[in-house]
Amino acid sequence: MPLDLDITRFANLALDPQDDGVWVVTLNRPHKRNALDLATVEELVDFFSTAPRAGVRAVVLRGAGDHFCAGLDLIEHHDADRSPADFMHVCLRWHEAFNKMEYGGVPVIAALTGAVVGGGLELAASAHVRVMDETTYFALPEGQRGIFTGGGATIRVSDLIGKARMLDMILLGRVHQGQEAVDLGLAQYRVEGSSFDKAMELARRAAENLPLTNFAICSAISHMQNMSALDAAYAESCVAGIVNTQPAARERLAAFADKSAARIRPNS
Ligand code: 1HE
Repeated sequence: MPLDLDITRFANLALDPQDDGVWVVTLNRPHKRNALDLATVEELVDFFSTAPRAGVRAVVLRGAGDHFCAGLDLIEHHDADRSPADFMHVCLRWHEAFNKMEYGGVPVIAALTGAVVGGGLELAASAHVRVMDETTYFALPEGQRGIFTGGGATIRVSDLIGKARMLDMILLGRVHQGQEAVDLGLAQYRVEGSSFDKAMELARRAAENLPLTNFAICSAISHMQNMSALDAAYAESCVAGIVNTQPAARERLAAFADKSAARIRPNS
């Protein structure tokens, strides 16, 4: 049964559903450079838990203002003076949100601008596609702040750029930007204009795929990365058994068979 995504229950996220099923999700605390406080993380959990069953076809995730996300709300963390157990539970909520994003089955395209730092990079790394513009830069300031990553950077950032480069970023505060960031794998796209416009274009294209196909792409691949090759191959065959025989695919396959479907050509 479809779930309800009532946008009025969200305060720190601004939600803007489009006609084609693409939802624009904006981190909406620009006065705090979209730092992630607990309330925002709970809204991310809520949205990304609900989206796969609410008819959301793709998500563009962006930050209001000049910066995508300044990471952990350091002021909230400072003022709360948390115990180790408290902060472990904070991190578990971050993981809940980011896992729902990565494994939820709905394509998430991050439109990056300005600072994508600390927990902001952990958030961006949980998206399936990252688009950066000329203002975007990536860093892990945890080393200098006297803290450590707690939102999955050890897994996702090292998956993107490798352990040695992640160590360099967090130990030495190295900042990556421009083409170098794309070459390292921090973003798949870099645009001179608006990363949001490009992300919308990509999200609309992804939303044209069948939802069950996108579910497999944006869930199964991540799950299979965590398995042995033997188990991943088995799981892949099970997923393909379901997805590749879905009734909705017959029309597309028939179009290929009757030569009305577009052929794949190199970029001109
Ligand atoms: C914040 C935060 C924040 C800004 N928590 N309030 N993250 C960091 O180490 C990054 C910290 N932030 C910055 O380096 C800069 O703020 C920015 C480069 C992102 C933006 O600079 P700028 O000059 O545009 O803004 P600003 O003047 O530094 O900040 C504007 C306001 O946002 C100010 O509040 P105000 O009330 O004084 O106006 C800042 O305090 C506030 N602000 N960033 C709280 N992060 C699960 S573990 C994850 C571990 C981490 O994420 S560590 C990385 C933390």
